[in-house]
Amino acid sequence: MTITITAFERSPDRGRGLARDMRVRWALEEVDQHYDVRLLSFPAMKEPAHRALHPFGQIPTYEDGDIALFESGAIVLHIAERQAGLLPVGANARARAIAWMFAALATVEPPIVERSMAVLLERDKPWYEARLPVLEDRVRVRLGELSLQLGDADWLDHAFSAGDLMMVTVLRRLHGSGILEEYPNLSAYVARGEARPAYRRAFADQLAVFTAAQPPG
Ligand code: GTB
Repeated sequence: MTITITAFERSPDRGRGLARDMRVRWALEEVDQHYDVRLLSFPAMKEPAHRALHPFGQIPTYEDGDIALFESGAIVLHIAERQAGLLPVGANARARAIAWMFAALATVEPPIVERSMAVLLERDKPWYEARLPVLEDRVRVRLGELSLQLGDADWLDHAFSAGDLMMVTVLRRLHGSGILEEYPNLSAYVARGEARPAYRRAFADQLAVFTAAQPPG
């Protein structure tokens, strides 16, 4: 049975790999698992056929035989639990890697997304200039803590895991903000993730979707 995931037909990130199918693609590449991609327009995501897979009408989803999943964290965890390469074998180290996945999604991602949404949607609002530094300082609190935790290690808990995969994809959303560069060990950490062959394959595949959707000329 072939795994099928969903992704944007035309990603608003213009091929920068910031949409959440990127973490699923990366996980599948890390475990060397072939997959198909069903591309969806924004209206198609809200159709009953897609809502049957995703109650919130979003991407990514994951289908494999009799299982269908939504939520990128649940999908990456499912992939990591089924195939070797993304979670340590030892029970305690495995639990810690999963804790890092949750930390990425529940503790580090929210302030980063809040900042991105403000930049995207609130630029013309009278409160924007005052609000942005507040949001950016909230991001800095988390990055400062994460930077201390990482120290000079390559990965968050010894070997690369799904926790690092998730954290790197979350931190990538800061590209272009200048904030990540304030934490050289986190910048280097993201670059290490992006240098992994599996990441590069996943990135190239999602970029090819964006490129193919561009009108000629
Ligand atoms: N918690 C869910 C998960 O982790 O899977 C969140 C899923 C989600 O937000 N999906 C977004 C979506 O389907 C795409 S990734 N949005 C369409 C909708 O809600 O109607 C979010 C995203 C979108 C665009 C950029 N970008 O342009 O940089 C980055 C991230």
